[in-house]
Amino acid sequence: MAHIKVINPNTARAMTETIGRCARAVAAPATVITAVSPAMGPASIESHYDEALAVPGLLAEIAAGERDGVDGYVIACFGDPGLHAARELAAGPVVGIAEAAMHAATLVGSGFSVVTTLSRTVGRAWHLAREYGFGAACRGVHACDIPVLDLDDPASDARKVVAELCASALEADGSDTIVLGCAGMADFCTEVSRDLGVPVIDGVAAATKLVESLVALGLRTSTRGEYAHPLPKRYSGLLHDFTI
Ligand code: 2AL
Repeated sequence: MAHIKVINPNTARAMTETIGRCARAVAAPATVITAVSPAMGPASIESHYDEALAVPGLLAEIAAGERDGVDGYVIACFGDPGLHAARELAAGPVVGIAEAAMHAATLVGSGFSVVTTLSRTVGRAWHLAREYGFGAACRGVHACDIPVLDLDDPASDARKVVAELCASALEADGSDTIVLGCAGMADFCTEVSRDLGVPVIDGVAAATKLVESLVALGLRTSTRGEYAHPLPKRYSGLLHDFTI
């Protein structure tokens, strides 16, 4: 039985519940999914500043997961904040939803489009596509300009706007696969996929299944070199509790 901790690095509890539901929907019956938000951090992550300040809370959740014997982790924010630092702390695999979704997209299509939230997040998505080696497979990144916390507002037509943007992105980019660029879009996936008739990838589901597979394969993060445990040293001020 695998225990996977899915960390939504923002503090929006309703979004964490949706993320947990979407992870459980694809996990094997014997897999235990714990979905959490950190105790501290931004309400949503839509800038580099938000990302940087989401990382301490995320790392505290990884450290707590290690004490609890968690087998693997999903970082459920499309900027994959703190991914490499989390890998240094965790024994088991840590997978970000952007990297999981982009990997999955290149296995089922020849070129993908990313549909993200605010325009200011477009650069981050491109940066990650290139960092992960998918600079050529990523054909375009499109912003719906809906703030993260408005995605699940029942009064908003976010689902419709995102679906229409996915359709126009396929045309504009000549792509054949869609990557949803926010964890808050996780529960749009089935419907948008049915509407478009192409693979639509939610990174929360993709990362959950990837971590589950890696745990089943007995694979853990390498501790040789870059991902070795961080060196013990003093952390001061507000970061005192992060001292290793
Ligand atoms: C995200 C996400 O996945 N969670 C969050 O708070 N912001 N991504 C995004 N593109 O805005």
